[in-house]
Amino acid sequence: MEALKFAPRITHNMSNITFTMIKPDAVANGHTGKIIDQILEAGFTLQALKYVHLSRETAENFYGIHRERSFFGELVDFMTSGPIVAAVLVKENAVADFRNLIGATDPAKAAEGTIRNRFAKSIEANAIHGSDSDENAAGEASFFFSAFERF
Ligand code: FUP
Repeated sequence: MEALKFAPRITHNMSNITFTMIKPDAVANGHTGKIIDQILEAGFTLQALKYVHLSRETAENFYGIHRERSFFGELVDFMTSGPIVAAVLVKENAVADFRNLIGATDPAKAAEGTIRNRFAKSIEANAIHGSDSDENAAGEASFFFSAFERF
């Protein structure tokens, strides 16, 4: 009998991945498919993908770096207001290229054609998250996904 293959095959190095969430506003407004399509069209591939509704505790932990900021409570309220789509993406120079693809945090300042320019309504309801460093990408990806969920 063929041996069971349990070992996950993670062949990508750290600088080639980024972590994203399609946020509750974009999911609720029906933009999930168009956003994933734009990401794939830009040359990213999926290493992991899931559809989840964050608990308060999970959202607070994920955004722990912003705990002291004035908008923290509202950010957690918003991020737990409905389901999100989380993903790990692979591409050369993934973090920087993905930040360019999504545009500035404030959609009013996001360049034409970026995901936030197309789909975001406000600085809080800004459609999508993208990791801001290789280190955070690795941490965020393993916060959401076990090794058995990454391919
Ligand atoms: P980004 O890296 O572009 O997601 O932006 P930040 O890490 O600065 O902010 C994280 C999230 O906090 C944003 F996506 C939305 C929220 N935020 C606010 O709600 N108000 C602000 O003034 C700044 C950020």
